[in-house]
Amino acid sequence: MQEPTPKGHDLIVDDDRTSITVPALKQAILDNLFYVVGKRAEVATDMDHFMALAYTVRDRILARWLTTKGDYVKHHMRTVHYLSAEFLMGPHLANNILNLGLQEAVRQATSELDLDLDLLIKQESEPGLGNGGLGRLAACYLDSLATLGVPAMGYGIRYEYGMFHQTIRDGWQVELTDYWLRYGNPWEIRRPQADVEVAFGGHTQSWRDPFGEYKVQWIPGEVVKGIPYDTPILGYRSGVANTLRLWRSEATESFYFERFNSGDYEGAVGAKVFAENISKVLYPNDEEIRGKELRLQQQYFFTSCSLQDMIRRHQNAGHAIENFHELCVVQLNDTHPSIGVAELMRLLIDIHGLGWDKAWEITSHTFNYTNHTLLPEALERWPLPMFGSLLPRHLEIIYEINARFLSALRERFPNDEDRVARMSLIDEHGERYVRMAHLACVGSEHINGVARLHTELLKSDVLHDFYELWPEKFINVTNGVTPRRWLAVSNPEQTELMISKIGQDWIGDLDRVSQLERYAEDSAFRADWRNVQYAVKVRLTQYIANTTGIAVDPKSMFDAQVKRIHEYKRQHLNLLYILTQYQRLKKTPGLEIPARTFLFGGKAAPGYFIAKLIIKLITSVAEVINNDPEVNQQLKVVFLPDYNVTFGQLVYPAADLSEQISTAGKEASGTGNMKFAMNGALTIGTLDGANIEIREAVGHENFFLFGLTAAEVAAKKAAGYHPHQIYESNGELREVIDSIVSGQFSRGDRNLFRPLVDGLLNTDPYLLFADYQSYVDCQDQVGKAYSDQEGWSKMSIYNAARMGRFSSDRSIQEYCRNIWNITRFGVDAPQAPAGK
Ligand code: GPV
Repeated sequence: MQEPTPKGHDLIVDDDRTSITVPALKQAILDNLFYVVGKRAEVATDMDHFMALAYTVRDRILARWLTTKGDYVKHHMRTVHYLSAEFLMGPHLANNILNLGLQEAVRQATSELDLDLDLLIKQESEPGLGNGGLGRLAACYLDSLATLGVPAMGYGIRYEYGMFHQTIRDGWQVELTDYWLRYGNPWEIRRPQADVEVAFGGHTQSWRDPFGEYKVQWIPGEVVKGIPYDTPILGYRSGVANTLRLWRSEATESFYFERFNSGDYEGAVGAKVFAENISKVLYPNDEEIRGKELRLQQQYFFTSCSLQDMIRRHQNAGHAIENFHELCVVQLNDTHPSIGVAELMRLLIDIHGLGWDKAWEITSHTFNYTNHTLLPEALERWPLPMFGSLLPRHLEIIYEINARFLSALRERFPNDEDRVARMSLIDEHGERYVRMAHLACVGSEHINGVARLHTELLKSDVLHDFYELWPEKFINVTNGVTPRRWLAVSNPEQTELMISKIGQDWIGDLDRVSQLERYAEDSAFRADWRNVQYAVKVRLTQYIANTTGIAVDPKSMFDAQVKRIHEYKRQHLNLLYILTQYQRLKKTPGLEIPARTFLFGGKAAPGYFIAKLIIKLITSVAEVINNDPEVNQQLKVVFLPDYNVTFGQLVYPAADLSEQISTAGKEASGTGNMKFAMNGALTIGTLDGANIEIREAVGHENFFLFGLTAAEVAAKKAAGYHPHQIYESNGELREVIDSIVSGQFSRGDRNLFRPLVDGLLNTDPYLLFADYQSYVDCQDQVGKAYSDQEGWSKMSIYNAARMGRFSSDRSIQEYCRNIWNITRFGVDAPQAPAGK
């Protein structure tokens, strides 16, 4: 081992921890295996080797990380703080290797050590610290922020147990806990010296100080400690590494020992349990609030930790509290961290001694709010008594914000008490609630939706009153996804083919992928494109065989719907088409249709009965169809258990068809739709969320459109919707529904699927029946189009070539320009080494 040779302030030290030559990487892996993992090579497991490699990669990130941090401070750079209750990062190793430009060197080094790199990559358990799209968007945005060199930090919760693992037993979803930290986490660094305290409960006291100023003190009932765990987020070849700072809750020694020493052992243990519970587990409900107190504790915990941390770092860098909003900007990822508006007011007034007006000026210029849903049940509200007993001081502050807000509102709209009641931060219809979306709107400088249609519907509907009051606050930023993880890492076969034609600049600048367009008309390229697609499908086929035992044919069309199971996403509409085809094949054996494999993946919230029943119906239909020799050469149905980021990396590249079939006006954006299309899948979809913009980008002729528009959905509902009439008048639909009710898929049990079917026949709130015929016709068109392989390949290439706009780099540039007012990117960062 050679001695490290520090070179003054330059943190790049060319020693065995930073060198990227193959011999140095080999030596470093062995070194980390011995000194960090504590194993000899002869007895090391795959997991040990994964750890040794991960530390080797981390070592090569550290200089960039510390330099980046130092630069932001040194240059007083305005910094984005992305607050999110969820970060669905996915495994780090392969992505970090790509972003460092070390793919070839690491492959060489591991192979010279007789290690299988792909096997080591598979050892990493993914940090499943999110439910779905919202958490994954946060992860894509961190990737783009670092790639573009934007000074930024992610703040969230270090859940000890992430998203549950899903297994299927007897066709039903069963949840298993996700202890993702079991083997340790090589990427994070615990920073106990940067801990903060967070209070809960108790009461407030007020008095006048000697100058007659009104002062308030919060006497809490509990105090817990937040300990930050930092993970470097490396940009793609940008030389920048930003920080994801996740908070873990722990008991404070003083609170614990006070009770312990006074003989209150139960109280002492109780305090410890209270504290440690907060960051224990991720709530697995997607787009639904359940008003649970622990959830509010989690939200307040990480938001308070993060704001205190921001203030401390701001002041440590020598800045005055009065300038806070000039250097710090906060993005609220939905309303989950929106308590931050009241918390920043509290910190500025009670702790830092500012007056109300100055504190409000700072606060209202710090926050911005991204809304991610139009579903009314997903708009967070907290019962007032619970809120007041957990956060008594914040409730007072919210009352004061509300009083000032409502009086300004009355001035602007005199004699309009209906409007005042609608917009109040407190819902007073019956049981009283704090409306978190209203707090976010009032406290934010900008409010944005996540696709054009979604933002328009926010303005015209969900947040219409706020739009009338403050039209200038509203802005659209259509979502994007990172082409690094979702193309370069997950689809190396397609990536290599693309690089052979158009080079590799598109990985860091996806607009350049349009150079691929001209190859759509090149039949030799189309053949290569199909060969690559086939190879990727073979990969997934093997995985399906290993995990489910189902043999699927990689020559069949892979038709995929992977996303959370939700009625509005309409996995059951997909099923209605499958059953329609099944009935047709049973009636007309030998009917000419191209072979199709229907792939489903996704988790249901544990308490969402109908979603779980949809899973049961998928698996039940799969069992019947897959075992019916009359049809199973043409139809296969597979439910892939435990869908997650790692699994997504396998599915998106292999799909021929992407199902984006939500009821128009319900899916805020969708992001899986983008991942599929980038990988060359064609979309069958409604005019919902970002589908609309994807269709415009790829060309109407390269997209399979069906269904009612959002306006037609609203009109139909207003006019009185009668699904039963559609059932009566549509023969194929009736046969399909009857077959479900008959017990054909439930071993004769006529009641099993009754709740699902009755819901459709009686109310059908997501209009499956209204869209059924249009969907079936469109699917038949898809089948025809697939039979023309040359035509299909053309459409596929046009899709991949026209997705530049849906890179999260573009989204982040829009946030920087239109919301964050950030113009200076990545100063002085050390350049990443060249290489593939
Ligand atoms: I609110 N979304 C989510 O995954 N979980 C939530 O709790 C909420 C929203 C999703 C939306 O459903 C998607 O349409 C959207 O693409 C995604 O957030 C990211 O914006």
